[in-house]
Amino acid sequence: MPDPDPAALEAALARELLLLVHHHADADSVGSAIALAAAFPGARISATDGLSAAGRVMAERLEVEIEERPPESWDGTLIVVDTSNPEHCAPLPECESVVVIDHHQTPGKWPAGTLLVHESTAKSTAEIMTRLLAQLGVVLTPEMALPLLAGVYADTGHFRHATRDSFEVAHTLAAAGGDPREAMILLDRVRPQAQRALFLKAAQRLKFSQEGKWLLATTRTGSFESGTARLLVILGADVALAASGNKKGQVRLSSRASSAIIEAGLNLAQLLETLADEQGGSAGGHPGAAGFQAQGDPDALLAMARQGCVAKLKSLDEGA
Ligand SMILES: [Mn+2]
Repeated sequence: MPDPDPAALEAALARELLLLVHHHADADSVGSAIALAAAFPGARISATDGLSAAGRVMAERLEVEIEERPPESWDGTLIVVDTSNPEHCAPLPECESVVVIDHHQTPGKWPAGTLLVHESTAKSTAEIMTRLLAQLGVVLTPEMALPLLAGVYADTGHFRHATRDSFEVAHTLAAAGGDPREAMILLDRVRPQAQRALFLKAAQRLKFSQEGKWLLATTRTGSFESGTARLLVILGADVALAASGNKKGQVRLSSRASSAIIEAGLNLAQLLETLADEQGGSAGGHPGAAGFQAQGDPDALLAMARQGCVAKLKSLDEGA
C-alpha cells in the first residue's frame, strides 16, 4: 500500500486525538476506534450519526463512551476509521491534521494533506489497525485485541470472506489476549422486535426475478437496509437491493451479493458508484456489499439500481 510517511504519521498521532467512526458505525469501525483509543489514552471517540446495533452493543459491553457529536473543530489530530468517503461521517470537524484508516474500495475526497492509510485488499479496518499498531511499536493488550478481533469476525462474515492476512491478524490478536469466544459473544445480540417486524414487512414487499441463471431480489423498507439486503441473500437471492426513503427526500440503498455471483465478477460497489455518477449522491463499499445514498424517489432509484444489475448480469452470463 502507498503508506503515508511514517514520520508524518507519528507526528500526527503525537497530538491530541479525536477518533471518528462512520454513520451507523459497525463493529469494525467501533472496534478499531476502541482499540486505537486504548493504545493512545486520552483519545476521544465520536460518532456523527449514531452507531449500528452491533457497534452500540460493543461499546456498551466494553464500557467505552462514544460521544454523539464531535466538536465543530479540533486542534489536535482527527482520525477517521473505516470510512471511505467524508460524506459517510459528515459533518467532519474542522481540523488541520486528518488521518483516515480504511479498507473500502475507492477513497473519496478528503481535505488536502490528509494522511491516508488505505488498503482495499484488507477485509477489515481492524486488520489494518492491528498491523499499524505493531508498526508504531504499540504492545497489544487484551483491551485492544478483543474489539479488533470482533471487528475481524464481523467484517469477514465470521471468516467466510477471510484471507490469509485475516487469519494471520486473528492469530496475532488471539495471542495478545483477544479471546475468540469472547469476541463472538461481543457480537451476539437478539434483534429488537421492532427491527424484526421491519424485516418481515420488507419480506412482504419483496419482488424477485430470474435473470439468466441469477436470482435478483429488491424490496422497500423503512430502515435497516443493509440487514434487509443481507437477509434476502440468506433467503436465496444472488443479488439483493433494499431501499428506504424519508420525508426529507433522502434515499438510502443497500446491496448484498452471494459468493457465487461475486466470484462470477459482479461488483456492487462499482455498480452503485456508476449510479451515483449518473444520478448524484454518493456510493461506496465492496464487491459483495455496497451502499448508495442520494436525494430523490426511493422507488425510482431502486428501479435504476435494479436495471444496472440486470444489464450487468446479462453481460456476466454472455461472458461465461
Ligand atoms: Mn469495515
